[in-house]
Amino acid sequence: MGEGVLKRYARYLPLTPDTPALSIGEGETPLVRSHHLAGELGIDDLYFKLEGCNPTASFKDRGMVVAVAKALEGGYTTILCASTGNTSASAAAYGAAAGIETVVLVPRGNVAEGKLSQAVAYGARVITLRGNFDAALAIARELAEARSVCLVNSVNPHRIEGQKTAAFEIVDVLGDAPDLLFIPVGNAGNITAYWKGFREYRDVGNAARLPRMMGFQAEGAAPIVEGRAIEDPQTIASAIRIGNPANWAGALAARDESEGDIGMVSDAEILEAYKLMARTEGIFCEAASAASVAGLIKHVRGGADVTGRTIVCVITGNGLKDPGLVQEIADRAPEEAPANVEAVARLLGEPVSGTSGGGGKRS
Ligand code: AN7
Repeated sequence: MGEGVLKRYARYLPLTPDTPALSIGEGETPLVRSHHLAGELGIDDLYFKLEGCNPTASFKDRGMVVAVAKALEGGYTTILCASTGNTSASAAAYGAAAGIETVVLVPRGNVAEGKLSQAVAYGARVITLRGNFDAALAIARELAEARSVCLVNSVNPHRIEGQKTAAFEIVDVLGDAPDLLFIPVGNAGNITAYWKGFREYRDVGNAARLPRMMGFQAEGAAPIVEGRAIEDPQTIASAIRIGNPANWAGALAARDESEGDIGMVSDAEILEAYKLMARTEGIFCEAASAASVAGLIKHVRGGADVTGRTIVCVITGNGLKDPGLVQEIADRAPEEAPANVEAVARLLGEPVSGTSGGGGKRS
């Protein structure tokens, strides 16, 4: 346990004897069975892949560890990325562990507080741009071409290589690929990587089948669904507020080769799934992550037959990244009381005296 992606999946990764053995404990994330949603939707086997359990609390760590190890091997002393937040947190962490400088370009006003705090804590140089993610990525790509900094966005193929290990883990646990994989889509690196991972595992005989890849974008930021770049993408799920995905072609290939689909869900549907995951599964995820669950709900409500199917939803990041968003689903404010038992008991509507208890227990 905790050996990391490079060691665990070495033979499937582009490593050489000179690649440093970098890890801060990424990978081996839980695949947990649904407690409630499965029953509600009539699904026999529904699992959540909890990528928020990675060291920086998002899926990005798997690809980042490979990208940064290869950057070290290549002699780079600076890594650079554009980010809606999670990539920057991950780059900053692995940059710190590797002992190199990290520069992150983030869109002003649209990065969740927790993610920015991480980049700052890990000591990255944070540059806030008066523009959106797509503009930031264009600048990062141009900078990396002209200077000796290593670009660690998912246009860097090493990111995809490391990221594909999440698909390996699902097969390792289930014994085969699921029938359907639901996954949020922003810059489309993740869906591209999962598809590569499933295919590679099938090709070496570790899986007998391939899943249908079901990607979901947010309605106001759905360039792949609409078939055109979106100039000014808008969604409450800031992580996937992306109008011109770098791995667009990879997403189309995953969709078409797997006979899957790339659809879109509204902010209201995303928030419904975000709330439902917390309230009925005990899983506090990011709004962007909830897009995969919203996509599943939409798929089933739309009449798809899911009986006998094994389904995995990829939960890409932890809800703690964006504590402010909880306001959107809060229907009970924290209450305050004096620090004595009578006052608290009164608040709970329980008799003040007597120790028979039982108020909070099932009889
Ligand atoms: C929680 O951090 O693009 O389709 O710069 O943070 O692989 O881009 C984040 C994307 C889904 C979409 N869920 O994945 C970034 C960034 C969460 C995310 C996505 C992101 P891709």
